[in-house]
Amino acid sequence: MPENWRASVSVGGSPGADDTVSLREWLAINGMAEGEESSDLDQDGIPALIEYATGADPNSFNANAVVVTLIGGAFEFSFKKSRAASGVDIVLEYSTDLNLWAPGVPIGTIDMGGGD
Ligand SMILES: [Ca+2]
Repeated sequence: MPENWRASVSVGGSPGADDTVSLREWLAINGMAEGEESSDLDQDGIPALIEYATGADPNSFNANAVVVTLIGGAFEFSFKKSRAASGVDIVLEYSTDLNLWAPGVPIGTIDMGGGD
């Protein structure tokens, strides 16, 4: 059924198979255990959970997994959304005091393709 379709990790898709990689599987593949989602093994400032969501390698320094740019008084966030992490929703939040956080209001989103 079409509502069950989603973008595949592989070019040409993966009919009849699920190519989703759960967070638990991804942590194990990358030498981490559950509970280490906040770890930063490669010390690039990007926690493991964000690297999972963006398809970045948690064992390879990549400070550009999320790029934040201030344009005309608004922040622009650029990142890939991993197709393998299909159970993850990326929600941007903001805070004025780093204690209370609220969802940001997106002006728009642009799908640039190329997610892994
Ligand atoms: Ca990292």
